[in-house]
Amino acid sequence: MGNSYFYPSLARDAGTCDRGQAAPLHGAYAGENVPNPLPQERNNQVSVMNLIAALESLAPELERGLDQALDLSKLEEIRVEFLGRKGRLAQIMARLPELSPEEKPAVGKKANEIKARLNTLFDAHKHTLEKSGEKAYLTRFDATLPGALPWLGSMHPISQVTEEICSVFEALGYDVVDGLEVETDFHNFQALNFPKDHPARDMQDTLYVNEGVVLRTHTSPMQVRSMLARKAPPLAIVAPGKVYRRDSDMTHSPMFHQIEGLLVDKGISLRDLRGSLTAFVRRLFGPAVGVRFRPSFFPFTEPSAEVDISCIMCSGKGALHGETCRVCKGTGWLEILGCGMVDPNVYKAVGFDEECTGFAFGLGVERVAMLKYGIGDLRLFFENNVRFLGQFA
Ligand code: 2NL
Repeated sequence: MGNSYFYPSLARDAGTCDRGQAAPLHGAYAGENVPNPLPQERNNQVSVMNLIAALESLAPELERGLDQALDLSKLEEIRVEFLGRKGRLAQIMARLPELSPEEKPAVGKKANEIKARLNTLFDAHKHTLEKSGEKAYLTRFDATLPGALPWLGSMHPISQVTEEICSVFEALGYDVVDGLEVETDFHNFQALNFPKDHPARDMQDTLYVNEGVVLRTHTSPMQVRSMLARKAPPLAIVAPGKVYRRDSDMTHSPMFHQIEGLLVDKGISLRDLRGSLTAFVRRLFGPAVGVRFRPSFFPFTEPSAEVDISCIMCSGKGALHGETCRVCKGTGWLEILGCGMVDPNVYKAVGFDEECTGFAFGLGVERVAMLKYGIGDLRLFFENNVRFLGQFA
């Protein structure tokens, strides 16, 4: 404990004289110890007088100490020194048993007064320190500085593109449906006219949960479910969502996103397919984009087609700055979706009138997003690097 303050000694070792003997103010102790200022202490006994004197000296000393306490940690040190369990007040109180029973009450009363006084001084100083800390903060605080912006989340680019595509179809009157990712073989393959030995059903290509239960390989099962639930046409729906395939490299992820669409009514023809999908593609990529339909094959449509748009990098020229366009590889075209007239076997599987007609289409969301934003590596969408994702905020 600090010796920077003046301690009135309690004189356990203040002298060897017996009570009643003259105090040798100078003499035996001269030059060795400072003689104790309280003559009563010259014997080894405490007295009421010197305990009260010791108590009374505490408040002015605490005040001197507080003057030097410029922060709360120093203040705590001083509190421990004066008011702590082994502090100076406690040390004085520890001598109380040495007094006679008649002497004790006066000293006890004094001690309580002093304790209250010390606490008052201490609390006042603490309050002052806290106030000045607040003031110092307020003088450093500049209300004119721009605030710290909180981190805001934003929609994943795949979700943004999904919403954009769905809203184009919603504007055309389609309903959006979503649902199960774990599907039955019936909804994922059988109802869609996949023969029992179709290679897509192979364990190499499809992730099986159990026999007859798969992770859906496309969102068509939702369309099958919608037809089963509606029981009869008309019907116009888009089904966005996650799909799964056993595939993983630069351009394939085992989980990716698809949007499929289906429109069924009476008297729907290939012209409706062509007009609807051309309108959709122009909404998404701009009115000037070139659109072409190429024959293709899917088990669930007949006839089937692939839709290409003119390359958005080289505007369909196949070359850029005298070099082969790296996006369309010089062809001037980009494949964007697959489509076709729904195969009558699908209507049979869901109990629709086989006289009804309709078209269906499907597209990969990652592919559209890569083209739209000029992204070369599909895996960027799944790494969740906020420096990448933040660019789509
Ligand atoms: C593609 C091609 C396509 C369909 C999906 C479909 C669904 C039902 C009936 C008939 Cl319920 N067809 N869907 C049709 C043609 C193509 O997707 O390239 N997807 C990424």
